[in-house]
Amino acid sequence: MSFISEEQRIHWMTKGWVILSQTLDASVRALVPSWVDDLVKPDPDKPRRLHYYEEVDGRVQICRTERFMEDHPDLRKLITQGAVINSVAELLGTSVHLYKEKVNYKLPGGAGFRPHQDATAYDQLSHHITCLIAVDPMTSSNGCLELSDYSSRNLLETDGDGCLSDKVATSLIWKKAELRTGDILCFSSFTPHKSAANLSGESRRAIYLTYNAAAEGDLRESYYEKRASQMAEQESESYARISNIGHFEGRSAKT
Ligand SMILES: O=C(O)CCC(=O)C(=O)O
Repeated sequence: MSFISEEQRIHWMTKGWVILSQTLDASVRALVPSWVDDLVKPDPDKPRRLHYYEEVDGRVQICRTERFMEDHPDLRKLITQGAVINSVAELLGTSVHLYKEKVNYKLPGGAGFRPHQDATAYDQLSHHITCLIAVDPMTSSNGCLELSDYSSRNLLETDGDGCLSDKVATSLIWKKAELRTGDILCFSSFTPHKSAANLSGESRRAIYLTYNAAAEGDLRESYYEKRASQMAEQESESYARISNIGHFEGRSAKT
């Protein structure tokens, strides 16, 4: 059984990204928002989740959660079995491992992300695919993802923060990926992307699942061990950086 049509495969090969709007069953699409609601419920039995916060107009609000797969059987199934992982395997042409999972909440006023290629941040891998699953509708007024077509596997010129240099970023043509709840957008680790702040009054949540070719190893546990120790090192600081690169335009904060 194939999860990717010929048209989708060609789009992926030529542009470095593709939208899969019919991949998730209607029943799953309807439940995804409530599964993501579960991740922010405090639960002392789930200490592995890594939460990150931002300050918006003097308030501290959640902006990201990582390492939640073990906590939530439904999300675990969505991430590790069925249409999502099989679609990625078809696009990459090989079986895959999950490298990392995160939710970006982008609540009202939540900040955007500067133009970057993910390959700069996850340099343990030669290539990977990220599947964005829209939890809320993603629109131009709430800071949907914006991509530039890019089918090569090259790193573009960066600035000192690991983001694309202004020269490169302004030379690219950007397309806004407006999505409905449950739509999936797959993009390569080299596909340039960015997003604006959420200027609407509603949340713009998205799940991001990053997979790598199985031949490169099952690296998720070591990735998160490193991430958790980096967060522990920042214990005495007033904020926790949300990434290895400086692409987040918000003010990181702690609760
Ligand atoms: O969620 C967004 O608006 C963009 C996120 C992004 O590019 C990232 O987390 O690397």
